Amino acid sequence: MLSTLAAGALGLAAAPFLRSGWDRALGAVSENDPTGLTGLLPSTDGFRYFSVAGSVPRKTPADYRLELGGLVERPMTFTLDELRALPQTRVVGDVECTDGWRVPGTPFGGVSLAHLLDLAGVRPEGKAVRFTCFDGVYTESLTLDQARRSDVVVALDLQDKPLTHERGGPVRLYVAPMYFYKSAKWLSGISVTDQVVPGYWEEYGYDVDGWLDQAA
Ligand SMILES: Nc1nc2c(c(=O)[nH]1)N[C@H]1C(S)=C(S)[C@@H](COP(=O)(O)O)O[C@H]1N2
Ligand SMILES: [Mo]
Repeated sequence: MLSTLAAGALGLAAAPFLRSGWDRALGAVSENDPTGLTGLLPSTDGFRYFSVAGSVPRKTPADYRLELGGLVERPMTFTLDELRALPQTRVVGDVECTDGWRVPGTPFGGVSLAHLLDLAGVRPEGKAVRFTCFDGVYTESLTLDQARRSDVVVALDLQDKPLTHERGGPVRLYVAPMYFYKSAKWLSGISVTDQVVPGYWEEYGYDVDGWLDQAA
């Protein structure tokens, strides 16, 4: 209902410049909406905005950093340029979360998480990976085996364009074979741990092994 009214009123289909204005407006409203209700409004890329944090600082290419540490031989810090300079991979998967919303066949581009882990060198005690975010709240986790899958990417691009702030940019995780809650937005830390530390939603009962398809 909301979406029909809003899209109709603004004539979105005919006016691409209005679309980006709409996306910006939506992002601004979403950031001040702790209820997550703006997630019900339409965005032009098919996504809905989710954030458990009321407001999230913006990171520019100049001030963004990704820390990679914990049980590794060589703790590392990456700038956005350094991440772009590493071998890039493109993973196309269905985006789907637990409430049923879906964006099928979505390309994410960036650096394979396995490659980053290899650069830092996982120590033998390392069994899992914990992700932290510069919203200061959200966390996620994967086992080391899951983290090493080729369809798990530290994403810089969505639909072949740099990730926007609303979509979790400049860097988010994309775990293609799992529910989208695994794909931490505003990624700022990757830490190798000796066991799985359940993430934000997992503390509320979401499955740590959030496979989309139980056969995966
Ligand atoms: N930092 C952070 N990452 C997050 C979330 C969040 O609230 N904060 N929500 C998760 C959930 S439940 C979903 S469905 C997706 C939503 O991503 P989107 O806002 O780009 O659609 O991000 C996931 N990653
Ligand atoms: Mo979600």
